[in-house]
Amino acid sequence: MHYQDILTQTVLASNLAASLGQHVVDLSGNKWTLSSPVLNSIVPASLPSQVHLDLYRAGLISDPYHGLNELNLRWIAEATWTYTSDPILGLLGDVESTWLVFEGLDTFANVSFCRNHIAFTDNQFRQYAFDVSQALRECKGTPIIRIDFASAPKTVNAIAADHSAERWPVNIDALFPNRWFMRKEQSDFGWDWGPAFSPAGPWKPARIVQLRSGNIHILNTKLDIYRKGQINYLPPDQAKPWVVNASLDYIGVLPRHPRLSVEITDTESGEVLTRQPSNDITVTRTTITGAVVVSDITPELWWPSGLGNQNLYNITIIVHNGAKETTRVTKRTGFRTIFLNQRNITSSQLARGIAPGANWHFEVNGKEFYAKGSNLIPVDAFWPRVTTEKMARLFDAVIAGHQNMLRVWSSGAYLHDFIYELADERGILLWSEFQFSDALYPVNEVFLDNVAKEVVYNVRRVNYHPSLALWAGGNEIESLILPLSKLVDPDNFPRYVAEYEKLYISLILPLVYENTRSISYSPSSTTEGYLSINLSAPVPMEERYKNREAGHYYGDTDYYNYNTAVAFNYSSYPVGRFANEFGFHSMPSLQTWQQAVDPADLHFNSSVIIRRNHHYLPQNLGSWLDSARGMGEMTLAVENYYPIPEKSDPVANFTAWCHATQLFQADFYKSQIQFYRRGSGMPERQLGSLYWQLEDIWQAPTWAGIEYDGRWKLMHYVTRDVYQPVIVSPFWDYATGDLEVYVTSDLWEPVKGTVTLRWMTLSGSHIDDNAGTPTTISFNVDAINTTSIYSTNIRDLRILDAKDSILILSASGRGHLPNSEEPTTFTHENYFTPLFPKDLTLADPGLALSYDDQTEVFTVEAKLGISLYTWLDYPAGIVGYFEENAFVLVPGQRKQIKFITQLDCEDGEWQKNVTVRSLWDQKVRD
Ligand code: BMA
Repeated sequence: MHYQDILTQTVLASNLAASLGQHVVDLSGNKWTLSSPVLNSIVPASLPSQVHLDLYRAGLISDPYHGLNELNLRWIAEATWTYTSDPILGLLGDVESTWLVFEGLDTFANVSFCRNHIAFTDNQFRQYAFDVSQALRECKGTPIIRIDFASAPKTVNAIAADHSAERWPVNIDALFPNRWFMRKEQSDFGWDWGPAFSPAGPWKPARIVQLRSGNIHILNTKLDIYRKGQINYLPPDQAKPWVVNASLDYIGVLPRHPRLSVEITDTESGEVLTRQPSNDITVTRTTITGAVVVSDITPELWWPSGLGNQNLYNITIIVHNGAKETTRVTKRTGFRTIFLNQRNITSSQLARGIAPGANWHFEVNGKEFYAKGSNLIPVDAFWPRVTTEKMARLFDAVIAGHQNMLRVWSSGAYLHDFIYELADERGILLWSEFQFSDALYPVNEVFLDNVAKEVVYNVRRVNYHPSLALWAGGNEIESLILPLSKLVDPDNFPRYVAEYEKLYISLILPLVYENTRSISYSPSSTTEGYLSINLSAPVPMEERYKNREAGHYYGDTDYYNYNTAVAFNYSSYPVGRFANEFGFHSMPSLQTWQQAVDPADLHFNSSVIIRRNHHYLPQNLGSWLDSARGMGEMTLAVENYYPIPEKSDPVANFTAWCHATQLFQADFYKSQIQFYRRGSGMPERQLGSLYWQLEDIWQAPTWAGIEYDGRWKLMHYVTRDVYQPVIVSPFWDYATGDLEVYVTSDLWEPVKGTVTLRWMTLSGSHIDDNAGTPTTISFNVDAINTTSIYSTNIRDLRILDAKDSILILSASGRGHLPNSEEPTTFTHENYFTPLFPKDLTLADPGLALSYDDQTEVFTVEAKLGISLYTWLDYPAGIVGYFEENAFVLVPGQRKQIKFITQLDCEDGEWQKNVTVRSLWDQKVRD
């Protein structure tokens, strides 16, 4: 289903149908046209939509994602565009008021109704409700809505050119400049992983609401569920009862003495579990708020994936006038507390060996846990074409990847409710951010007022979702932009800090706290935490900014290093309490490139491919020098560590090169994730790893683990493997030869088991006396911890030929998944070679692949030798993933693997085109 259908249905179900005395005309659908001075025709259009989508549907432009259309379609972003509705039928005359409600306009828009100018809008992230009663009364003929969208790039350039506009020393421009002057998705101007289309249009649903006397229409619903007495920045007391605070934003006129009650029902049976009136009600001209303490039932808790069940309840908020029900709104929600603990390390933590400083980790329902996940960027440059199915596939891949948290990176858009709902169902925590990134922003009154409305609307809208984990002010402002500003312009640095604090602390923090008690707030991602909180101070949170004490840890880390010579040197990785960003870019697969690029351009360094690589962001749109630098980094990474593909067939060579960049990316992420997870048992007590980035916005070289249409890169399979609860990992210091093996677990109880260690040659024979290594070692790992089970130096081992040796590590242990009574057996396989892959004496492993269409199982065998990076590849037209991929296969081992189909456009006829290859094939010339 298309997202606008879902939204319309949700709106209808939860708001409209339930409220009597209101007449609603949905403006969604195709009764619109699009025109522009740059077009000589009028084009059929729809709502919700954006200009590029309507032009594409009308056949006036080719696929915006094709080839270099990002450059060719720049004229669209520079033009003005008008959406005009067909005459609107079915409006009533005998009403008290008529409203035009837009869930979202992107961005600089003049709205008129019946030829009357109604409003100018300048914020993509706000909901707008305009009273058009007068305009309707004066309307001659059937009403028409007209929305004129200005060019966002031109508008911000005009703002920037004004003499009063502020200038900052290090703001990072995208492909169109001056993005910080607009409240529009910042990555619409391009980002280092995405295109610059600067779309415009009515990107979310809209409706006309007509109200009779004494009726209201609900615009937005805030539901806040917290433990009695809970305060955003303190750990909630789990022994306290739940409070449900409900607040409705409305238009119309409330009854003189309204009452409000709250009903909790079972989502499946519909049984009413409790219904309670709110004793205290606060009413303003736009909101009605009440709260109840849930004392007569004990709801089952909602847990993130892997930590328990995702128990959900329906909560209905009912507004009454005396005994008569006026309005009801239902939201599906869950009972949980989620807290970002940034409090000082306690003496008992110190006694446990935790380094001094402050905590920086999440606690769900009072329990600390290891956050495993990645960063979510906008899933498409054009939100109106993002479907529920696409999001469901993506989130299913997140769950399959053993992830429990995504950081919804700032500078995309606040996610739609249907996306949070999918996360609520699956147990994916969404660390959510306000849309500010890598820049300082204006702090004049008009700008701040606009931001305040955006913040209040979105905090209230999203708060009912149990998946909501955190609000953060923006991206890399505290860790990157402020320090750089100091370096470049030390004289004005106090002004930059003051501006930063004014926006993210003095303005946004109180707005968050006033509208939710259940969610923590951090002014920026990444930070060194705070020193103190004083809500009556003008700057209520005093940030630490800098960690000045060696051996102390306070915050989270953000790490990118494009010098791949040190990629596997652990001492180059940051040590902190939580890793919220780290990564490296790679090429997507051939199948994905073929969606967007003509066959003639399928070369590693073709001009089309280089120009689609936005790392590094070109100084001018269309220039390629900066992009070429990013291509060079991928090339060097391959050359440093892997066999260099040299195939005579150009497409085969291109495919192998794309694959090679993915080998490096996967190994680099694996190395860091193992390091960060091991940190859970080190003094830093590291409790989170969110890599950059989950998925792609288009077909291009990026940091993503999942390509634009849902195909997994190697990295997503590999991170899936090392995000399993119990893992065994070798840590090799290649400079000294030291090798240590750790078992790491994020279970909430100890886990016991054994690791077998097998040294083999690459042809698969056992090395004599296991090279002096014990074959079996038992382990016992405490809750969320790590244990070193073996350490040696490679030089002390009896390995005859390092080029022809591999250590296979297999762990097996028994323990309990959190909140589970039944014990589970956890297994994990890993491997280690005493040289990097390019230096190994690879031999043909003799891979054989077969498929049984009865059981739908693929069987892979290595008949001649050990197969490294065994890679099953499936053809275009299918989306899904193999149960296992990118693995090591030992001769004699038969892997039976199923494919989980998420989307099949080939009617099941594709299995015969599945292929298998390994590192050996990378090296082979043909
Ligand atoms: C960080 C992120 C993004 C960026 C990514 C890759 O800076 O916060 O802004 O896309 O790294 O460069």
